Amino acid sequence: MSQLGTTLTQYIIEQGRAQNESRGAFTALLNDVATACKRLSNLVRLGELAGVLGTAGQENVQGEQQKKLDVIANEVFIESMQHSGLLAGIASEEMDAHYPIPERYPRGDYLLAFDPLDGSSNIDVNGSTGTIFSITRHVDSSAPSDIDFQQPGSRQVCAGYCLYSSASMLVITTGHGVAGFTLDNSVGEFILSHPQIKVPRQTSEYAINASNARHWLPPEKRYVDECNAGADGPRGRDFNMRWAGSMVGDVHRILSRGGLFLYPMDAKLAAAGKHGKLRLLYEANPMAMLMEQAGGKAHTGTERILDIAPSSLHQRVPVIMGSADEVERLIGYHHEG
Ligand code: AHM
Ligand code: MG
Repeated sequence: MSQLGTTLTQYIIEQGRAQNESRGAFTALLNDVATACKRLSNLVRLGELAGVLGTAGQENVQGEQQKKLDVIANEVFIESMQHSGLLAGIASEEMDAHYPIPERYPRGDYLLAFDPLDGSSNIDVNGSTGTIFSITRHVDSSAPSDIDFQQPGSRQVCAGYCLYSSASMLVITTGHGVAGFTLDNSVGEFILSHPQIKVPRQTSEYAINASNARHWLPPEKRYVDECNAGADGPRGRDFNMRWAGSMVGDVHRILSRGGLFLYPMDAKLAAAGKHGKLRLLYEANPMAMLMEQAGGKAHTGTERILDIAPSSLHQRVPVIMGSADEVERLIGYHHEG
């Protein structure tokens, strides 16, 4: 009976039974996420044939040039998610303030924060991209404000991403481990392909945008210098480096075979008045939950990402995540100063 494969819906229902939880609403919510991801996967696959490449000719709230696909992805997600009666509000990298669920739909108990198309600079070159999402509970029954989204990552009830690459994959956690599903385009379903994703504690691979090397702070400079010294240096072995230009692509590789992902604080970001590049609520937090649920770690260098009390919707944070031993080593370098 197992030849057909387990669908995402079956997996969530079975997981609910195993945890003795009723998962009806949750199953429907994740189904909507999956539908949005399938729609996006299709557009990404068609690329220029769907007329989705190029810039949109406007900037988002972060002052970044929006790509057409950033805007389309945002709309596809909102349209797929707003009607269900399960969400109280939606926050996105591409929207200044959160999107309230229109009054014509019932208001639900969950808040969705998401990055519609992560790795935007990869869109036009047919590189890997993804969607990242984070779900928290809305604590009261009134209409939510931006502040309601500002919950520590440890309160997430579900987090995940969809990777659009040679295969499209949905990788999720509901707080009981991490599972990966591969989109079978012939039946239009995400099928369980990676039931229990675990990040190896040790690794000989790291990921960082090396063009920022001259701006790095001493702990990251020391870490990368020691890796690059390889078998001749203090680490006593050679290291490899990979940088996908898409957090989803890099994190997926690390969840698959280990590694360390770095987008740390540096002098260039500080000079621009930014406390990191990646956004806490819809990039760092969901990826941190996945990483920890897979046995890895996620930190800023001074604190665990999931413990941060957010101060704004689009807050940025330094990110150090991946194989536990390497994250701990770099935290140690931060303590030494
Ligand atoms: P985006 O959400 O606007 O695409 O920005 C986030 C991306 C991450 O996916 C990736 O890790 C990083 O920015 C790449 O930054 P850089 O262009 O400095 O290499
Ligand atoms: Mg992003």
